[in-house]
Amino acid sequence: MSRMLTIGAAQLGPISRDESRDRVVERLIALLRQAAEHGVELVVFPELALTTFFPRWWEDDRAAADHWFESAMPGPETQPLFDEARRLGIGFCLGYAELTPPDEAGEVKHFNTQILVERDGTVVAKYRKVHIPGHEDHEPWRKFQHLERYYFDPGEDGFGVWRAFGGIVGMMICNDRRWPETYRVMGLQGVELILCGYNTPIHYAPDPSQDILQGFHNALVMQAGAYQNGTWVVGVAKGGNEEGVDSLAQTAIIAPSGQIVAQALTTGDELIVARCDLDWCVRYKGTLFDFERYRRPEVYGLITSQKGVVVPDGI
Ligand code: CDT
Repeated sequence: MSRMLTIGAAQLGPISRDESRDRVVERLIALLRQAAEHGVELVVFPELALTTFFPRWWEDDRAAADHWFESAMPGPETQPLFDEARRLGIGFCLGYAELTPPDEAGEVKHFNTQILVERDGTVVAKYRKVHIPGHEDHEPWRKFQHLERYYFDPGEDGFGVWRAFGGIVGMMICNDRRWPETYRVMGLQGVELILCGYNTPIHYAPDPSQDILQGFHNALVMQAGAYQNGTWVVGVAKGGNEEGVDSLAQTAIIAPSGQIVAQALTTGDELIVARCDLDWCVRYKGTLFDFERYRRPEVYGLITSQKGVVVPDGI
């Protein structure tokens, strides 16, 4: 049996601070059209794919950063992307900064969000980033800021999965990919394809010894997550030097075996394509990682009952 899906991972190069949404959407559409020429059915774009990675800058007035956020999806600038994708019969996954409408108390929320759109233009799902990395306060000692914890609220809906594209699809965003719980929660719901956009600065200020390992860690976590849960993983970067900050590229499509089947060669706008057999997942889900047969949840209690490390007394 095989269930083939042709997937395109549409890596983006840098987006400058003054680049308009209209111009970025033109770049996304160019990648969509390239994808169409390769028979792609689903295109995955990076995290925060419509703007520069704005959390690298501090803004005293938090609300002054709201112009980086979308209050409608599609909105006027993104509608052409939806229209062209539907015309081409291609589905897509898009990361963007989401500003919610005011609730009854007049409060708005800011999320780091990804949506999944089917080939007929139907919005299948919205995922809001769960693990928000970086820091809350301005830290001028850094070469650049990573203020996601200042600009974004954490997503509260967890890791859902959806029937789409002939399989069971889930999403995660950037830092989520470093946490095994992310994959396992989706794995326990039968996920066959996980879509992930990322912006990963090469320089990690709290421990620069990790800088040279960024590519290794990126592959390590996604390959392990794919293998241990018998799922395809598509990791898509916004790479290159953006406003003076070098970010990891190395966009990859990873099989349920943990093998990389396609990888970007550049740090710019680049489409990579793979024909993915969703039935390949069965080999891993039905053997080594047959959860029903082999898992021992009765001894995993600490995973959900405890947040930080607690060294047991008396050891
Ligand atoms: N965008 C994002 O989540 N980036 C983080 C950077 C490391 S934490 C400062 C990542 O995990 O790649």
